[in-house]
Amino acid sequence: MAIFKTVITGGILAAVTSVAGAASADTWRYAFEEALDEVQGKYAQKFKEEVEANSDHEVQLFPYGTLGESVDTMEQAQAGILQFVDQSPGFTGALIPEAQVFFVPYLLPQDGEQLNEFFRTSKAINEMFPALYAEQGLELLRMFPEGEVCMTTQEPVKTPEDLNEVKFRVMTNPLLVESYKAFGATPTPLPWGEVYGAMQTGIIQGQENPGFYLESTKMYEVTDVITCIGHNNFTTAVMANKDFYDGLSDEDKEVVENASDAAFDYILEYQSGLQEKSLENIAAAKPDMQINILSEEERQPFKDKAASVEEAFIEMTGDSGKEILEQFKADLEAVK
Ligand code: 6CS
Repeated sequence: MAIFKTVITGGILAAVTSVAGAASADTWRYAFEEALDEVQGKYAQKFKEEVEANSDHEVQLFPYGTLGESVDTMEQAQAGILQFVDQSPGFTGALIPEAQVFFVPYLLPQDGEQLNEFFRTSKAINEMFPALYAEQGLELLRMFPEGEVCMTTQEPVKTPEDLNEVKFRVMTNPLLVESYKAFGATPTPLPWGEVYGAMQTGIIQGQENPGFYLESTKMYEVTDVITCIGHNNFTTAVMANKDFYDGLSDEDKEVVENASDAAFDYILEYQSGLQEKSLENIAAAKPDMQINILSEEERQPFKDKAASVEEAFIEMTGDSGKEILEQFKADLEAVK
């Protein structure tokens, strides 16, 4: 009987130790919205490498398409099926309306160093957004930029009038709809998986994305003109399921934080010169692709539309959005 009791107690203890996770080697699942060799995939690979070098845990990566669209992987992360997820604010707008602040045109600086410093130091990003993500069961780990967003269309765009009647795909985000309405287009929100086909069949005639993505997804095969008006830089966010994160030991939390820091530094470095290189590669792949970088003067009519989009953002998000926007602007001022 005594032996039996000892065996039982030992078994329970072993189970408790394993639940607490102190010494167990776990597999953590991490999904993102892009391919392994695209920016989000590079970040995820670096994160995995760091976690695995500094703990016994394994990180299993799920690139775009393996578990559905962005909205599906977000649901899986909230449900705890995934431990980590990368979802861009372009898709998070419906869940966290304040995340749409990234779509007020001409808010983010074009200068790469200023932009990186902003993501590194911004109070809005690093102190205010985590509380909003936490309300949705998510631990916000990092936000980072993915490159200047340019439009691809069938016809040249030199003025907002040129976007008149153009059905323009945007990510599923009400403020992006407002933005492209203000620019004069007919915005059409679609998940990523439908974009190439919709462009090919003429359901839409334009879309926007950063240079590396225009190249890797071969958007130049289904459009003839790239136009850069400097209105935005693509932002993305990596987060963990909050219950999972809160349940980690202090040691494992540190592993996750350090891996996030290392991946953040790595991805900023990785992107140095990437936009220019991608546009060059597109020009080489399709020599008759028109690539128009609009001048300051040509950009002005687009810039003039930004104020109305900012108003729409405040209308959509109320005091909470206004606070974020004000902090955002103060943070931007601080890095100038
Ligand atoms: O436009 C989109 O939907 C996609 N763009 C990028 C740069 N990453 C993922 C996202 O799904």
